[in-house]
Amino acid sequence: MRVYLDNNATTKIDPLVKVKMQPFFEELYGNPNSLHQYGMEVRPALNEALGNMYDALNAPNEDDIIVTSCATESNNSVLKGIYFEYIAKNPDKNHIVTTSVEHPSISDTLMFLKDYGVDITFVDVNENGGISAQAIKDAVTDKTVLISMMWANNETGIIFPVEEISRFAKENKILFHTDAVQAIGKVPLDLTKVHVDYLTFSAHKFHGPKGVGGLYVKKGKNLPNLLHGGEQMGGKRAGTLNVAYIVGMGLAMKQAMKHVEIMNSKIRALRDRLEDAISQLPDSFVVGQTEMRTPNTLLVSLRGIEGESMLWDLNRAGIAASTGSACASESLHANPIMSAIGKDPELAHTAIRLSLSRFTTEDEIDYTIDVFKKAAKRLRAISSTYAYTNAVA
Ligand code: 7TS
Repeated sequence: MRVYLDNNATTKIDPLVKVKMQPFFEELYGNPNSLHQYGMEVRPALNEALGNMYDALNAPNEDDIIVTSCATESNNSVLKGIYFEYIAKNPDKNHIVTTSVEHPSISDTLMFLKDYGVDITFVDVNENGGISAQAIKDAVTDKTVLISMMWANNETGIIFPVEEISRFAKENKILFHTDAVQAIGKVPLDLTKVHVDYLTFSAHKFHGPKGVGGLYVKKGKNLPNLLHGGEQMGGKRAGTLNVAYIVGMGLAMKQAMKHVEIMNSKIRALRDRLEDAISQLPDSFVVGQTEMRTPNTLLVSLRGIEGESMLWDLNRAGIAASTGSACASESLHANPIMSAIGKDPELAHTAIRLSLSRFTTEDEIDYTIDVFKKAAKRLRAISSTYAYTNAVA
């Protein structure tokens, strides 16, 4: 059996999305900026796709959605754009507040901007892996121009206090950006209720194609164009539009929001079943209470079992999981969240992330529970022999 439980890294494409995209590789291949029939005939599908995205966010279409190549580009664009538009023009307001557990496309970009005079406060997670709204508010100074805080964390699934911070930012005339990559399709989103100025998303995290993402920009919170050379995307990002992928992202986003209920009932129940079984194993530690988390994610540590060893045992049995974000998996580092919440170093090396999708089945979870328990037993036996051998030596 093959079981894919690494849906926070990427997801399979929804078959409906694939079908919807197909004609745009074949007969409907015109450039939408061309004035002939080939160009004109693809425009309705583009408009429909963008309409789906506005609806999914419940955002008025006088706001802007800039289609990008991925969330990494969206996050780079918003931070560098704010630097050019606000900080470079008014260096007195050069302070950005963020969390210590953002994706590297936020944290590395901010470290890059530091060299250009941007002052950054990284707010740490608390002992549960959450972010305290008060800690974010306390980090703000009269120089703060932006708060950037992810909606849900990719490693733990823990949902951050976006609604409260968005209200606080608005009241204090501070820009607010949220990386909602791990929230789309998992939590209800309504931008008429949550006052974000900028929001990042990525199609391949919600059963759309890879290589396409978006940046929502609230009306009046303009960003400069960082890719010059054409009038595409209303002059906000030059380059010929990838019609097939944009069409795919539009439908994928619509489908993702349609399935939020299912994610929070059926898939949440499957995740809880997996979690209950793993938590019963001796010396296991799950990060964050279930109700704090997105319905599909579980980050667990099993003392005495290296995360990589468990990963390989699972992999041999056809189960895909991860030790954390794929963005850091080349370096066999300690899991950054486990380190951030201040658990002892061993737990950071024993973390396993399991992330489900709306396509995950009951049989797959039952199989995973079975394999996981056997692997834990096997690896514990090896590690105690190892500990004994070391002690004798
Ligand atoms: N932001 C968050 C919160 C993410 O989880 C990721 C990918 C990105 C941005 C980057 O997205 P992309 O569209 O540029 O690929 N996160 C992960 C992960 O958790 N495991 O692998 C990739």
